[in-house]
Amino acid sequence: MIPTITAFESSPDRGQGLARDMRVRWALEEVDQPYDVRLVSFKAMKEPAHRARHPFGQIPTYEEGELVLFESGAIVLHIAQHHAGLLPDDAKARARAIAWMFAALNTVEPPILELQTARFAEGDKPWNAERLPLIKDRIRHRLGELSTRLGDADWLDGAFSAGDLMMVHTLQRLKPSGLLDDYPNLAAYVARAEARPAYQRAFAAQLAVFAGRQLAG
Ligand code: GTB
Repeated sequence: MIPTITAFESSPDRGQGLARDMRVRWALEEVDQPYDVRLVSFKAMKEPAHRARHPFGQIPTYEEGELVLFESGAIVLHIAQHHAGLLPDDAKARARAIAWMFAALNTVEPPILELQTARFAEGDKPWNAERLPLIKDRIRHRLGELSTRLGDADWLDGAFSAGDLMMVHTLQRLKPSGLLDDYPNLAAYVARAEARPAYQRAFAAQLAVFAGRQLAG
């Protein structure tokens, strides 16, 4: 069965792969699962038809027959659990890969999202100049710990897994800040993941949405 995912009709990042449908596209490409995409506008996202799929009126969602999922982490985990290629067979290694997915979403991503909020939604607040360095320090703290753990390994725990996929997509959001550049092994880790053919296919597919809208416009 071909699943259907949702993505921004007009992504604010101009197709640079930062929106979270990229995680789902990448996972589907890694396991060689074709998929359909339903593009949704910001308005349609908040309407009942989409809210029935996603209670918070966001993307991405995932439909496979009667199964409807939201939350990129849950969707990628579902894909990884039902196809070979994103989780190890060994039960303990599998549990550790899932732990890395949670680490990406619950430990590494929150301060990165705080930085986005501080930059784009709170930039005009009088306390913003004081808050930004605090958030950046929190991010550096986590990056230092992650960098130490990764060391000179290619991936976080053995072969590439859904844990790496979620971690890399989370770290990519930091690129414009330059913070990643202070951790050469993390920058190389992200570049290594971006060189994967599955990543390249997923990136090209979501960029094509933006390019198509440019042509149409
Ligand atoms: N926890 C959810 C998940 O992981 O699936 C979060 C989903 C989410 O934040 N979705 C965003 C959304 O639908 C798109 S990905 N926003 C619309 C809304 O809330 O009304 C977040 C995102 C958006 C834009 C960029 N960008 O332009 O760089 C990057 C990431």
